[in-house]
Amino acid sequence: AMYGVPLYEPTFESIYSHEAPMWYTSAKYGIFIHWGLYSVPGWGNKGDRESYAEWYWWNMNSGPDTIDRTYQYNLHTYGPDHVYDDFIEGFTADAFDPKAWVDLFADAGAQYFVQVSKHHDGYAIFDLPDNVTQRTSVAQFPHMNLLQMIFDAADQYQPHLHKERTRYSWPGGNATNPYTNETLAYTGFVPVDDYITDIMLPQMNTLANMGTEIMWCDIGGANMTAEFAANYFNSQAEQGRQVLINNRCGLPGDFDTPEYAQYESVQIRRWESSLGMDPFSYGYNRATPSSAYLTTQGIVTSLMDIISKNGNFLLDVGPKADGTIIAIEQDNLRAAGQWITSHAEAIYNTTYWFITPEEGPAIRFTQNENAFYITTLFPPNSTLVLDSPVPYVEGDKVEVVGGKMAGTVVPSRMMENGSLELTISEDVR
Ligand code: FUL
Repeated sequence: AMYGVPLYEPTFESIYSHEAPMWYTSAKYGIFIHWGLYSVPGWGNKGDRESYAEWYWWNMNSGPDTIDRTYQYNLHTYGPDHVYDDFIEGFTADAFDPKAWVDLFADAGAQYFVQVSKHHDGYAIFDLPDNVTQRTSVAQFPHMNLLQMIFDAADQYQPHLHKERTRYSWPGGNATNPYTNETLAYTGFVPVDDYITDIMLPQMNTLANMGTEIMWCDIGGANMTAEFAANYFNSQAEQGRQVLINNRCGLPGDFDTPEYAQYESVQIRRWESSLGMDPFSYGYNRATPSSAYLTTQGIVTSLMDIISKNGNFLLDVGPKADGTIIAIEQDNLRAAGQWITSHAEAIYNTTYWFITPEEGPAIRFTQNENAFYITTLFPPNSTLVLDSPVPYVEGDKVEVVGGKMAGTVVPSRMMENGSLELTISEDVR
């Protein structure tokens, strides 16, 4: 039964008027999780640097002459008869603890998560009708509806976490053994007449019905119809959920999705920057030394930089095939989470200040209706001078946010040239 007037019409004009809801713009920080069949080999390298390990399927099949070394790696590690789907039985999830995952995300200070539900290799980690595909973690290893388990754990243990879920592309009907050129059917592949109606829409509708709050599309999403989007927005609203779509669904969407990239200055259009804790990969990559992972300081400075420019930060972890999240990722997420939660008021529910500061010591601004926040990304000198105009009126009180010195008043004055000078004593720094 309908208890209200649906807001969106199945026209592009109507869909284009949709924008990111307040929960999303307030949340600021989410955890992205690339976990799938690609986590089994978990390897990507271009020689001079690591590469996206979640592309293993593509890279191992692209022949010996490519810059990516996965073809050679696969040959030497697993032998000439080995094809991608031979990894299926290694997807064990035997140490998978969904409660531990969502507790970690909460400790990290994240307000939502984005679990990749199907990547380019086509192997879905949720349940689908047999006539759509049996290339899933339910029909095959590890015989679990992993996505549902993560959602259930979030609902039960960390209900404040919003659930952004993803849907990815499908590779087609056949694979080739890269060493013999023999054509092989993908395990569990069901031939269909029409990719959009027979595979993509049933998959997207399944994700919508599971309570997806963001349809985070990627390649293959070029065909989202106005009808699907209107129905998604309206039907979820009827269940009390205000949902959104990214810009990779074949529509402009509600936010942009730069990868491993941050903007120089404030962007008025909503954006979400994603970044692996691994310097070059979203999926688990055993070629990466632990010293290369994003540090606690790196997490915090990225977050403050991005949110000060009107973005959200989507920080990615790449669990191993058994479901464990490696120690360096856990440790750095938790340590950053301590800083983030103790500075919560300068982060969540804030908005941007439209001048990007040019000060030498890196400074970022956020604000809400009660306060204007100045974050220094590095320990400041004893005198901090802000040349960028900020909404400061002579006599305003500048206080330390968070930590042991929270509430300490920092002496401040407007200088004759209009710069704001703050005196930062040793104990506050
Ligand atoms: C890209 C994908 O190709 C990458 O593997 C990763 O999932 C990234 C977030 O989106 O388009």
